Amino acid sequence: MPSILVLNGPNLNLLGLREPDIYGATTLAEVEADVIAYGAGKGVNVTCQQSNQEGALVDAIHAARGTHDGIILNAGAYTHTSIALRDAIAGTQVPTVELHLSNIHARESFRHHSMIAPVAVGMICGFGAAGYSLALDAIIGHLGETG
Ligand code: CA2
Repeated sequence: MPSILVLNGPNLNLLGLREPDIYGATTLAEVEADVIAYGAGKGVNVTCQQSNQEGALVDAIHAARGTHDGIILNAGAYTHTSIALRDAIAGTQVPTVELHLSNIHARESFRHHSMIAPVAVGMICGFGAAGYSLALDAIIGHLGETG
């Protein structure tokens, strides 16, 4: 059974608890339960992790090599700053779909640039919590194409 890591970065543990106008009212626990159930329906094992620490996210990407077939990564604000996350994805070569709840291109200009985008398979943004299942379909489709 294919295995996918859903990795959420800084402050995403606050989902559903603050700023629902931007990030929605669904909690991270609900998002994770939904994507795990969606994966189960597709015959895919989904593991979820969240950290507020950049190094812990790097470690999780390293650990995914040989453990998971792909990663769905919402790197939060590290998206816009982290060469370390970009290097981890490039270095491990684990296929990664970049995900954002909000449409980062419709927000402040500092959110328009992603360090992750050049090393990701692709990006899904702007669809709120539904983006996680869209991203799962995307990584499944990608893995089907690439074997
Ligand atoms: O839209 C996204 O998913 C983001 O990755 C979310 C990040 C933001 O820095 C990125 O530019 C876009 C922020 C995550 C903060 O999440 C919160 C959730 C609820 C309340 C407060 C913060």
